[in-house]
Amino acid sequence: MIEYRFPADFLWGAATAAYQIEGSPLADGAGPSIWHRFSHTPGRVANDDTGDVACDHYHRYLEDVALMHDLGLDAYRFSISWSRILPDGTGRVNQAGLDYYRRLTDALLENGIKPMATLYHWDLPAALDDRGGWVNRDVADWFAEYAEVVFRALDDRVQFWVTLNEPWVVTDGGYLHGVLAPGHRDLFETPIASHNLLRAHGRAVSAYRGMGGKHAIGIVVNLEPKYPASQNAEDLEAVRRADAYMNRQYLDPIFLGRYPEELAGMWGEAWPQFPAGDLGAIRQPLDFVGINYYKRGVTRADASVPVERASRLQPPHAIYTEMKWEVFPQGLTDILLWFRDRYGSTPLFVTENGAAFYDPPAAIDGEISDPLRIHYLRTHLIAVAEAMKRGVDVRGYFIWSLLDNLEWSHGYSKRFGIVHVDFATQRRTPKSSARFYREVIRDGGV
Ligand code: IFM
Repeated sequence: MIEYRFPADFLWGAATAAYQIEGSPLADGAGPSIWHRFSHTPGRVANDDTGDVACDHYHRYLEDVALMHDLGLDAYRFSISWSRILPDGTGRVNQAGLDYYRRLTDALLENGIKPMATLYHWDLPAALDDRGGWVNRDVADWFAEYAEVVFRALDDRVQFWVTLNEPWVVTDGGYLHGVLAPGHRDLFETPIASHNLLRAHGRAVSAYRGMGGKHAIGIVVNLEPKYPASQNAEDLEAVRRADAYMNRQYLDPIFLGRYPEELAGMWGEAWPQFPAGDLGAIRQPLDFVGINYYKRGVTRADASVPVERASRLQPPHAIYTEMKWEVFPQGLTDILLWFRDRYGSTPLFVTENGAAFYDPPAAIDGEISDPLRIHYLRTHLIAVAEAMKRGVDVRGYFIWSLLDNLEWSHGYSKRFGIVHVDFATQRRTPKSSARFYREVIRDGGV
């Protein structure tokens, strides 16, 4: 019985990212990215795993598109590796890199699957990191140059463009805490990197409009509704800081043309005076916003954490994924409503949602049974439907992830896929959650 039916034109998708699945990061003239460098630095990634082979999607993309077709996907969200296109980050264009994404998008279109391409999913060309990376103000020009090359080559096929994936993670993990590439831990660099990500986003959007882009363009942010751990004044203040830092830091400049008022105080002397005019350039009208949702943040004051001075409490009596993330579907309804109430009626996609769980070995009949992931997906789809019932304009949903893949500094130890990948043989086996998703798509509901 279908209790939650989605509109007929709702896009059912799955998402991945270049460094996490492609493998062959230096093939056919590509340059190294910061993730290539980071994962090849001993001790940075669990088990010293790298993206050298990953899911070998670079060679097996046809097999993977066939899997998508079997699932009945309407759309596929993937990312483009900047250093495959511009090996030095700027200047020389590597035609073989563009050709690869042409072949991939052709295969998608031949199978009736709409491409959604993310321009930046964390793999900055290493050559640009050598020039200061996201801390160098010129990065906005570098990004616009790269974006224009890609728009020119692929706008006839790509229907949805995403400028950046999760800029908050890029700076919190890559510049403040050092757990993601490029592995810096620098309070002063972090707000500059965040600001330059926003500037780069704004430049790419205006370049796209300027060249008469035919399709839709937006950004993807990861949001986490923040709830207080108690009603103490300290915890309530901590919620405001955590919310400003994670949820409003990028969206307020884009939609409201200003930074959340809490941020300057939170950074103290590390908060720069940004040039007047930057915020105007960042505030470009968008065709959609993608929201990645995994969990909520039950927040308490915690002076040991830089900037936010807040940390998350792990509520008892909850289900946790292998990432130690609480399963909390209500948070997805709440954050979709929050977005609409704060920023208005921009069309939304849930561009990532999913869970890493321990997958039992395949049964004799080859079945990989993942009931916890099915439960996660079903309850989160219902959460999306609840928000839509209350008027939020959600146009589609993308599972993270199509395939088990390299979960960044966790290496291959966390499996998010609805399709199991045996990394020794590259054999793909759809899990029971893939069958569940196929039925949801076929029935148009849960
Ligand atoms: O694997 C990541 C993805 O690259 C970005 N969003 C969160 C996922 C799970 O951690």
